[in-house]
Amino acid sequence: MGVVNVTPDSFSDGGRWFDTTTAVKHGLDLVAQGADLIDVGGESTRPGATRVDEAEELKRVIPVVRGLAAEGVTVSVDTMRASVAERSLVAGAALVNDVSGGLADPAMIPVVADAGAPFVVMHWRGFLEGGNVKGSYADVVTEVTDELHARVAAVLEGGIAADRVILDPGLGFSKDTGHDLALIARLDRLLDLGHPVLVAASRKRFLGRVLAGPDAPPPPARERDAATAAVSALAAQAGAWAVRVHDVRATADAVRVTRAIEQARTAHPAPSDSGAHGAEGTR
Ligand code: PMM
Repeated sequence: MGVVNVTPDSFSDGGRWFDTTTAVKHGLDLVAQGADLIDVGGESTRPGATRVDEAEELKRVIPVVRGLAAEGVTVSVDTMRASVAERSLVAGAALVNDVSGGLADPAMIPVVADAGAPFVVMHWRGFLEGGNVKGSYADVVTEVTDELHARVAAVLEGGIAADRVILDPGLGFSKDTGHDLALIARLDRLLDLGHPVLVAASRKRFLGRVLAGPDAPPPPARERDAATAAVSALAAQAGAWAVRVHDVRATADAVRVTRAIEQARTAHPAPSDSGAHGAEGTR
């Protein structure tokens, strides 16, 4: 999943794709680099960002969704507003990506249910005015898994079909570096909920922290693409459905190599994986 942020202020690429023609061209470039779908967003979700109003979000997003869909691109719309989701679906979006998992706008779940669209439910503990708040956990993996499990129940109750629900751990949203790393390390726990999982680590703060160590200033967002590709490979190996990234080329390569290695693993099972060898090994 390639990211097209049609915003002046997203933390890693704000302002770069802030007009329709440039944004559509960027989406097409990401498809050429190997993206299977493009996530179009018109509102920055970075901590402390002020919300854009509905009219402005529609003005940013709809022409880009329409332009990319007209080119045959599978488009997801990254929005917390039901009205933006609804208009985007009409304009050709195939999927709704809501970082609030339907919590920010009570009309979101009915809109997605009516459209029969796939819905990305991200783990979210509320708006982040004033910084990265509400990020205290005794056991982050269990709590995020349980809270997402509860959101799944709510969206199913709201009429979205179970096979349309995609889950996302919400890296960096009310989470610190240790929380983000734990969620990636134990992606299996989220996968055990039985839904496809989307991982959106791209250029995020925790990567900067890992690269810099505890005392040095983190490298800027655009210097975190190699680290992002490493997470993409690990997420693919763990069984993620998709990874949401800004630099598609590196991730597409990382995922391709991961797949090839997985195939080689199947072709060369460990002695303990096969009955005949296993029996021999015990003799
Ligand atoms: N993160 C951002 C925006 N949208 N959507 C999902 N599903 N998951 C995320 O973690 C997520 C998202 C913020 O990152 P950006 O400013 O680079 O787009």
